[in-house]
Amino acid sequence: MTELTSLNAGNGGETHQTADDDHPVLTTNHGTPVSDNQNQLKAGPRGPVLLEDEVYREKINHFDHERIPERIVHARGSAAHGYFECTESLADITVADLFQRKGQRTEVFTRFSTVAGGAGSIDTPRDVRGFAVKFYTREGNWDLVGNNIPVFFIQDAIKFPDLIHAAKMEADRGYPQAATAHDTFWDFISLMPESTHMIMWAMSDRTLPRTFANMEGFGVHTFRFINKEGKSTFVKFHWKPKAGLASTIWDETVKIAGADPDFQRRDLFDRIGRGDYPTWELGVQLFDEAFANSQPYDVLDATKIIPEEVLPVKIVGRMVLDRYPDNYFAETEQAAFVPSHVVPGIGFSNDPLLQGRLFSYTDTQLSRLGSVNFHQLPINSAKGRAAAAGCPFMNQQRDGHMQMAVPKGRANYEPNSLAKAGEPGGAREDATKGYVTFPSEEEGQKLRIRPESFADHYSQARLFFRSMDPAEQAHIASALVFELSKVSLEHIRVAMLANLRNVDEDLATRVADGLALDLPPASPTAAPVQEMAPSPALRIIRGPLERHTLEGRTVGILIADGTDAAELKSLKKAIKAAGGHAMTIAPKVGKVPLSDGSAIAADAQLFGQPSVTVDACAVVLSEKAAGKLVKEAAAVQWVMDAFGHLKAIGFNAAAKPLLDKAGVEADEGVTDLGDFVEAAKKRYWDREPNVRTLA
Ligand code: HDE
Repeated sequence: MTELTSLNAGNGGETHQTADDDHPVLTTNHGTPVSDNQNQLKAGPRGPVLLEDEVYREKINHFDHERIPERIVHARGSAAHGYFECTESLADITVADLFQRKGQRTEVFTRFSTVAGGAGSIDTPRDVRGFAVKFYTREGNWDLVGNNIPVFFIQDAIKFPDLIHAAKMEADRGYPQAATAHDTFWDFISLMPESTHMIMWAMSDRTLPRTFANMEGFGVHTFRFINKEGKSTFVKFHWKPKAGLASTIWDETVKIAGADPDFQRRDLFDRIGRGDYPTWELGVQLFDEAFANSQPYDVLDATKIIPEEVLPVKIVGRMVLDRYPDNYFAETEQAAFVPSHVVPGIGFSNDPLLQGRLFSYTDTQLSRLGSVNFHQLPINSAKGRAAAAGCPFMNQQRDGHMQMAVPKGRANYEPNSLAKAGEPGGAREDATKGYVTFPSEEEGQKLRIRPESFADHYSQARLFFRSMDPAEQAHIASALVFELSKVSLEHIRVAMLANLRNVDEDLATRVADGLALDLPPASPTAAPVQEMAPSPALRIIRGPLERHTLEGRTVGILIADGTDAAELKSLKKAIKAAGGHAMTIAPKVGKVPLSDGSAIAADAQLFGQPSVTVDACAVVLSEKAAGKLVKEAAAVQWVMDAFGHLKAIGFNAAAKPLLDKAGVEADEGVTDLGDFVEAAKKRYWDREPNVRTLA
């Protein structure tokens, strides 16, 4: 470490760190060594600053231009590096290199995001999450730019600017930030019945994921796989989290936003740091035209799912995120995901939402990253090919802003015959290895029209709602009441109720009751609403991906002066043995004296680590400390929230007064320390009706 030293007396007393064996000499961007990084160049000690000070001007000039435009949507994001491993070859279905060999690994960079908020907004609004994966395959980069919800609000990309304008902060007042609970969003939605299915998902717990590692991901659209024979198979992509699906309670979500706006970003960083690598299985739903034509909806319509019960998801690989970016800006911010970037063996369907996206993403990178050379940024560069072919990209494209490469020779055009003269002739097309578009038969009149097969806007919304666990149905109804209560124009609430009647009468009645409004007549439907078989696979609560486990989860242990050392030690050991992460939380962080005369530093301080930030809560106190903490609102709230958020609470006998003060009632999830670790593996949904009124 360089010591902070005062350069010399009489120099204003400022401090300097100087270069030494461990610290190279500081230079300007043009390589000139810098002698003083603390003072501008002045005419005399108290004199004016001189314009010729290049060291200062360059530094501030660079600083003034540090930001680039944030993403129009999905501005707030967090990402990690990792790998995809093929666990089952798809060689008979696609020539895509990454799916050829079992065990083959492909580097990935995956970015998670919220949609509506700006780059500096909170991690936990009620919002859809982006789930974008860049595969650096040996045949170029493939960007699978999906969401954590398998359907979308609109059927045609031309409505996207309207949807986003309506969802983001209102144009005149500049709020609300990162929230859909306002007039313009619900105005648009109420007039756009095709959004109803997505609204069911958006109002469900899916938009309140506990962490990124607890989300599913979906490619949303129907894509194509193309094999050696040129045969096409339709495919839908699914990411299944190994950590299981888990969400937060709305009240908890709101409190997390206050306690830690970076909650999910921090979790990603911490998880990777402690080796709990977020992991997903990649699954595919594969089908042909005949299957597509036999379904009671159109597979080109992005407001529809193919229920897993109808067409099972086949697991073909896994993704492990094991490295946090070294630099947020260079990697996460400059990453450019472009759905039109596919590799041989992967193609598009005619989904009009997907087709519209194929234009938008390259276009937006041009204004965000400012140059047609954005593919040369290290995070975007096709490194897979670099390893395989010695060069990431080979073509005759040249120049442009921020050209980083120095192409040699004269072959900046093709065809050329320069090789005949012994000069490099450059790259050439290859009909066998090159990307071939699936030659689908297309014909018809040029029309601005939505096909009749897209007209059914309610059947799958009903399917979703009726597939939910009763606790989830109550959350959906309550979320609708919450959001629509924030709508100030009554006709919008009424229009929404009219739409909801087409989804489910019980849902519409509960929401109307929560708003204290009469039910209006149902809105007209463009197609009859069909009764579809429920899909339990869509549930989080008591669904197939709800995991009762401590693996990767954090248990908060509230301790204070005099906590029993042996009890604490054995609790921490048991949490670790179950794969969990124990976090001690105390009124003072630096040193907590324990019962046996030893002392430990707590991991976090009580006021800064409310129980919303952990998955289960233990309270291990001395009688004396419990007596003090019953008069400490943060401690009472810590326990009260744990109970209200349906978490397991373990406690030693001396801590009981604190639980009593917090209003904790005995139930299955409130245990002594001996039973706690087992109890801590889940939430207690049956407790919910005892702690809050849901719609
Ligand atoms: Fe995007 N979307 N989107 N989107 N989207 C962008 O591209 C767009 C849609 C998604 O982590 C933008 O680089 C249109 C569906 C993700 O960097 C922009 C339409 C799905 C991300 C854009 C859609 C997505 C974006 C903004 C209507 C799920 C973040 C910045 C057809 C399948 C990627 C950027 C990242 C980002 C356009 C709809 C997912 C403006 C026109 C459907 C995960 O190009």
